[in-house]
Amino acid sequence: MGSKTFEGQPHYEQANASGSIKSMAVGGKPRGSSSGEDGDSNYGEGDEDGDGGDGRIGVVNEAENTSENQKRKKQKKKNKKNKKNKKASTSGLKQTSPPRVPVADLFPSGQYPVGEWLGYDTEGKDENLQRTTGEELRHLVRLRTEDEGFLNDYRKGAEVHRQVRQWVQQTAKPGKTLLEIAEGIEDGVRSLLGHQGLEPGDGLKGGMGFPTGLALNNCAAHYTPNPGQKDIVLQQEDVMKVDFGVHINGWIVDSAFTMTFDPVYDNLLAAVKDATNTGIKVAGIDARMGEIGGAIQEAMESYEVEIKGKTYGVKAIRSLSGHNIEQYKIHAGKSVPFIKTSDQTKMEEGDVFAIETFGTTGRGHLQDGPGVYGYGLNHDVTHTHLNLSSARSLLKTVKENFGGIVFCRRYLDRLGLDRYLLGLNSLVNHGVLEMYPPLNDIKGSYTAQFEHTILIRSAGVEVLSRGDDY
Ligand SMILES: [Co+2]
Repeated sequence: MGSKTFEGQPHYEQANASGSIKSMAVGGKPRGSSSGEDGDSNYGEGDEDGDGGDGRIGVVNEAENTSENQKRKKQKKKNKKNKKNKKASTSGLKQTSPPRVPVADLFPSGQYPVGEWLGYDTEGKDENLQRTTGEELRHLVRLRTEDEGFLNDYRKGAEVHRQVRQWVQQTAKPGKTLLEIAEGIEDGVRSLLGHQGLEPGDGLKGGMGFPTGLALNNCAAHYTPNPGQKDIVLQQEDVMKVDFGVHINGWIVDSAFTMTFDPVYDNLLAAVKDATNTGIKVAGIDARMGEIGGAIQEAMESYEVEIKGKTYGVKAIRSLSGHNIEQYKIHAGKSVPFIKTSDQTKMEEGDVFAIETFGTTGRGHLQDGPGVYGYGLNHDVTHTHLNLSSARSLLKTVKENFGGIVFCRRYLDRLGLDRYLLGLNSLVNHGVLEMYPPLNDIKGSYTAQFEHTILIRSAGVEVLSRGDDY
């Protein structure tokens, strides 16, 4: 889920950055290969050989694709020592399609796969690199980020995300409705977590991290089907951002990818995938927001894409940013822009970040679209007097089922609630609930997104949601 950039916030873009950088790209080819330093990872890059043609997200039938097999073999060799670890913890059971087997049954040892591990390159650097946070605070975050229970729960959420998205990649095809896809994701996540979230309190233990985002084409983010709405059928020419979250005890795995069914968009997707991986590579203790943004922008805007005979330089979207995550709080205050800014805020040990980027063939400035994506408790408002009894009872329901987790109207419907709109609007008007609208670039443009959740640990960065797919 993207964090909206504060409108009044000035951006200090590099003069002529897009022009000069873009000119370095010829025919939409990236300047360098899109990845590399994953020597110690469980989840290597799917397209590390830089084949732009494989920029599309999709599940490859290994038996039928020998080059894919060779690639996998190469990957396997690299990951040998970690793969062993992973295998040891799996049971003989297999995930079903649609996914319904709780991951707890698939991993009877209770240990979930470690994400991609990116150790810090400390050579020649200040040995006090990790001494950013005060000793006392550092001790407190250690308790959390080096705590096996916390880590294992977070890795479990990531495993649920990987298994559910694999089903999406295999089954979301033109002709399906967005409602079918969204409900399929949500049924999958809840089943794999073993929390249907229908009893008060159950949804706080585990569930969706926010409303399933299925934004098409010029809609970059924050679209989910609403009850009573006309079905939207996925089309062959659509560019669909699939953005969903999995939370366990309020700790959200926020990860997203883009699906297309026409290779014409391959370079757009490759640009955004590269940009997100670049952001991940430069993330770490002491990394500054504005500089990470600069690296992201440089990667993103080195690509071109040709659609219907017209060539576009891929542009980084200005209106959204990556964000840090706290318990039951998807946007906790730090923002990772997709462009160079002067923001000197640092990443610190213990931070959880959603590193996401969006690229577009449009303007890069988003406008609020019609309708509503979701609602979430305003974390700044602690006490409000509410006259309307329906507003009071709805607030109680929200607190019992979602806490600070952003929800959509479909999530209220499945709890058996009806005629809640008056109460809902009252809570929005009192500032108790924040409302999130869809975010659109100009008509006719195409936008893409890739996102991972990472953990800033003392010795390196763990890319929790990394998979073989992206
Ligand atoms: Co996000």
